Amino acid sequence: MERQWWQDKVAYQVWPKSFYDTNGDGIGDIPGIIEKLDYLQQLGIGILWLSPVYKSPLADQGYDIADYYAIDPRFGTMEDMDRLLAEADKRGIKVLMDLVVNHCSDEHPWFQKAVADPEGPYGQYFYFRKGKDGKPPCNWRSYFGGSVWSLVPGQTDLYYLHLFHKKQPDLNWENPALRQEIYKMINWWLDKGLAGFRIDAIVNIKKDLSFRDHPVDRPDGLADLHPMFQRPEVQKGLCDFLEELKENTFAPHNAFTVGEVFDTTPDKLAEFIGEKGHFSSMFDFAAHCFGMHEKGWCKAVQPTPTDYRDCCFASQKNAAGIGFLANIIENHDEPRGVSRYLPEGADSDAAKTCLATASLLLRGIPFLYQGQELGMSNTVFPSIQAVDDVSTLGEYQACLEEGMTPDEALAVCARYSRDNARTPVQWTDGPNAGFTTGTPWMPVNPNYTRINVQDQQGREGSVLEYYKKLISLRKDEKYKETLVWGQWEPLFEDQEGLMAYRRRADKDLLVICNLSDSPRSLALPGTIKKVLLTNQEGGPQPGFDRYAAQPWQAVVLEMDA
Ligand code: TEU
Ligand code: CA
Repeated sequence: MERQWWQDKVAYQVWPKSFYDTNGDGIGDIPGIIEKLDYLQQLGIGILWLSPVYKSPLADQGYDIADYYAIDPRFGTMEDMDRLLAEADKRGIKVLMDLVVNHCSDEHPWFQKAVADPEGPYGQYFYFRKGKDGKPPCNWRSYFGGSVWSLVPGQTDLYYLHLFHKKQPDLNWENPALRQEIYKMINWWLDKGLAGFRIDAIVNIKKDLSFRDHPVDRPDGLADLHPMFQRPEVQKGLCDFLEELKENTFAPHNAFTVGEVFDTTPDKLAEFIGEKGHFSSMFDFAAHCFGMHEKGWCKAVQPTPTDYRDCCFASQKNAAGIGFLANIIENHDEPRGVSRYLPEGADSDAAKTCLATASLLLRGIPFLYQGQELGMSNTVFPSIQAVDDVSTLGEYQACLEEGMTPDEALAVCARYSRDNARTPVQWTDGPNAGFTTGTPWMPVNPNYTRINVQDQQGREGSVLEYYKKLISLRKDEKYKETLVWGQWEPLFEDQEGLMAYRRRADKDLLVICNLSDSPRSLALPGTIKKVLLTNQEGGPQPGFDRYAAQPWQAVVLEMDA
């Protein structure tokens, strides 16, 4: 496989609204990101992904775009964006923006023109359909709950399609004029100096145009929309759209693209991220999908560390010889990884750094999410009124419909809510965790007095300092051939709670992470030459071929050739 400029980098996702506020309005902004570039550089970050900062009513926190060519004033100006690109470049950091083109905002001029004249050209930018017997055209449930159809304002029997929120009308990719508008916009940004994009919800752009009903599967009388993605004509159509997109935009710019791809099968991996794939990379969501249930969060099952390992390993096996996955433990749509994958109560710094090691040295490109490097964990929800996120509100409703009490429903939502990832980054132990001098748009996690950058920066043994070591090991000239491009092989798969693997190229390295609270005595495949990294005192010794792994211990070992 040909080597690419992005493969030896570590990426970091900024969710701007909660990153750092510079003007005291309680909302993180682009100048705030610029101020923290040195912090990111010291962490070892080579790629920065910004969640949307485009002009938006923020109904879905920026994933509802009203102008693709403008920065929302709450985040800053286009000059700020240009300055961010220039300042990042000075520090060797490439910038990705979020590409949200399955849908736009109902406040986008395209939609407003379509509403004003449904028969006109902009009506063709969306999916406008007549109702069926006084009801919406089909019974699909949107991702955030409720029907995927809403009445076009001012109409009594004409609906528009929205797979997400009703303020996010789906764009009609069948229309070549719409596709050209999208390509023009992407090229405009790439010409400005973006290195590429994270591509939002992209598998949704191809619809089953028959809009047929699916079997009703919940008390709301609606049906899961997913079966449409399995239809061969939908899969073929998606592939055609993605190829045309790539040829007209990313390929000529040699841009890096990472797709948000759910609902695909292992046999499709080469088509998505192989040498000639639609994207450079795609996120590995195997662990995030684990235990999810068709009824929603109310029936979801929590993964154990062993489940987490098995999911990651299955993905590693699939991707071997095909391409680079983007490995994550969390993002802005997920609860905090340390709260999700570590057993209840086991959120010591050792456990957090153990999980970090297990994830970051897998084959693929690691994507960190803001605050992950501090060990930030889930927040507390005093009531459902304290919830901001639209998807959580839909899931709460589904919990009640399944018969849960309000308290039970709140407990479930607290576990999975996207708001867990969206509390402000904890910079200091001062007021509002140093995120803002004003009132933060969302309350800070009360644990900020304990978990914050100020405390961890420069403190030997902190989660942050460990992340720095881990990232610099992956980038170390001596080991990068092996850790970036080397083979990956699982080890000790029969042992519960142990996530261990071997990376091999010019060096032979073992990564052993004991994600459990009991010690393990391990017979190693060879003799230890050098201990490259450990998250705890006391551990393996050079010259030995056995190692007693302590609870929550992570080690990286170089073995004798
Ligand atoms: O998320 C999409 C998403 O998480 C899923 O709904 C996915 O498309 C689906 O499971 C496919 O089966 C992205 C963003 O990350 C999220 O923040 C936005 O709310 C959403 O798209 C809408 O733009
Ligand atoms: Ca601000």
